[in-house]
Amino acid sequence: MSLENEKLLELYRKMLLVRAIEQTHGKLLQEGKIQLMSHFGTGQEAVAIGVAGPLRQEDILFGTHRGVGEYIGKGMTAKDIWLEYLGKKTGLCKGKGTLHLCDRKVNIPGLVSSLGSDFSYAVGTALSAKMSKTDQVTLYFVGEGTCNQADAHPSMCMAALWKLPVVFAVCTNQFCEFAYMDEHYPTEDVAIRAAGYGMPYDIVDGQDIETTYKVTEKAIEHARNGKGPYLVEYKTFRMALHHSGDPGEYVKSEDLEKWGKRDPIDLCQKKLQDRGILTGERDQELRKAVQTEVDSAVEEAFSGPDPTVDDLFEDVYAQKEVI
Ligand SMILES: Cc1ncc(C[n+]2csc(CCOP(=O)(O)OP(=O)(O)O)c2C)c(N)n1
Ligand SMILES: [Mg+2]
Repeated sequence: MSLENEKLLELYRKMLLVRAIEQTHGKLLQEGKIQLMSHFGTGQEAVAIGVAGPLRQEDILFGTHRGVGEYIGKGMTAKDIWLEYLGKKTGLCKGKGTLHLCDRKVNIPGLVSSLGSDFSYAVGTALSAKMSKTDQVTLYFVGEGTCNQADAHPSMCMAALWKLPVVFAVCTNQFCEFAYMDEHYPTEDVAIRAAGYGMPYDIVDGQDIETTYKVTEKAIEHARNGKGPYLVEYKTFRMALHHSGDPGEYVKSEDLEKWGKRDPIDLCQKKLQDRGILTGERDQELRKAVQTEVDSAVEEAFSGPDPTVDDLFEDVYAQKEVI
């Protein structure tokens, strides 16, 4: 499963960008410069970037609360993210979304707080595409913990029954909040559930960007060609804690050590170096450019315009005079 050199380099750059955004976020929090807690996706970058990468601009992506990776993969920019994170008037949601990013221009409808309810939204947008006879695909990127939500069953059943163009991309990062997977799952794999709906599925290594990209590309084409839904499960590990305030005593150090040896960015870097595409010097330049991009996005966001009190009453149902 190999990708062209330029493509692989582009995906590598995006993974670096995602990590730089999250590391910068963590640093700003520690320094007390922002109060916005977050859920980081460290170690899962090859899943997020590989899953969003093969989607077209008009395809729809429902992402997760650990979503910087898939959002960057789909076309959001560091500047988009930071303006919204800091609640600015010029942000994607004019400062009303913050962590709950959505971006119409790249077809990211937005994160739903009540996890799992977007199973049915994803099936809904896929149904809409089928009824409108477009070849748009919806991809629902979802954690394995969320797959235990009740909405999963009817949504997958309906998607399979009506052969809807939706891909269920399950990111198995071994945790649901503070519980290891074997504490909340009766089986080792999530994907086998797809068989119960007659839905094809794959279970793949989530650390290798070429694998995640290629298998997702196949699933998307399957859905686009009218063959119905597809489920892919990506095995990875949440190197970050559940959220930025989690003390994390429950995480076993041997797991961090084992998975740390298969960091997706390191694996991709090695691949690029082995193929002679990336020298040490070029790598340093790339990393520096990515950090500069993030730093200038943060700087611009800090100096961006705050919403006014009147702005609070725009794009909402409430009328100012009623309150
Ligand atoms: C309906 C609902 N229940 C609980 C939560 C709280 N919650 C936020 S993140 C999370 C963990 C979800 O686990 P998983 O889907 O595996 O995603 P991960 O955090 O591992 O990326 C939970 C339970 C929520 N947001 N919505
Ligand atoms: Mg999980």
